[in-house]
Amino acid sequence: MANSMELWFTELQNSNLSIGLRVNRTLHSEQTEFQSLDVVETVQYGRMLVLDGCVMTTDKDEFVYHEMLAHVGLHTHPEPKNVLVVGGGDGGVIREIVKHPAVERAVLAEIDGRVIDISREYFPQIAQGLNDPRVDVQVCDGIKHVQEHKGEYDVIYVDSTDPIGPAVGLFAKDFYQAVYDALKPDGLFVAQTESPFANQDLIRHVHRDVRDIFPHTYLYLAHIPTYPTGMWSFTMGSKQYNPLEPVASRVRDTKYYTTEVHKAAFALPPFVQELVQK
Ligand code: AG3
Repeated sequence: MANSMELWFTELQNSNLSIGLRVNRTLHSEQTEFQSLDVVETVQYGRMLVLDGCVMTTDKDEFVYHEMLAHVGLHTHPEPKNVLVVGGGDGGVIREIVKHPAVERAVLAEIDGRVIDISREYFPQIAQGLNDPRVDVQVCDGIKHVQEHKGEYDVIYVDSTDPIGPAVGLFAKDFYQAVYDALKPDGLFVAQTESPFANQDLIRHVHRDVRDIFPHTYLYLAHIPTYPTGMWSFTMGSKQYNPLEPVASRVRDTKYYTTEVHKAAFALPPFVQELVQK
């Protein structure tokens, strides 16, 4: 018998599938007003942020998600000055956004202030961008914020949890309409839209809804080892600019994003293409 106990974190992705990571120790656990929040130290991926039992981000692979959410949109818009992130309280997307010199103001609208506090405490390298003087951190309902700021933003990001619990409204058609209205006449938005293996109906319905509202709708992919199935999708709705013609890279210190990766991310395997066909 082993003389030390092995601790494992398991995310049950559905009733037939889970991902497990061996854990050294639990660093923090609480029930916030909105969700359960845990920070654990894993052996393979470093510290990991968990909300309602779902992996949100880890020290080792967070760069993929945060770079691919932030930089594809910001390299599609020629002059992004005013940017909004709905959700994303860990600060990872904001950290990538403030790498762009054109950005004058980045608002974070996160409903759960505890996610921000805990990220600052346990994930300082992810949360660091929140201290940039251009960043305005607001603990508020992102849906309300979007409804109350018409025609204001160049780029809006939706960095949500899965479409259950506090995030349900962020996958709804009337929210996408409010996002459209909160954008300037040449604005665009990008939302994280889950796995093409695990969430096909969701991707289909999001794409259909966004296409009803925005003149241009796109899906792109990235590889995120700690998310369900490892293959992840992002949906972009754009009023004018075409992400297949990105501007030259404005950022240097990235580990996943390059102009080539940006373009390649829009190449969809047929089984994914089928999800977004008219
Ligand atoms: N937001 C998307 C996480 C979705 C992961 N889903 C899951 N593990 N079931 C991540 C927030 C990072 N800023």
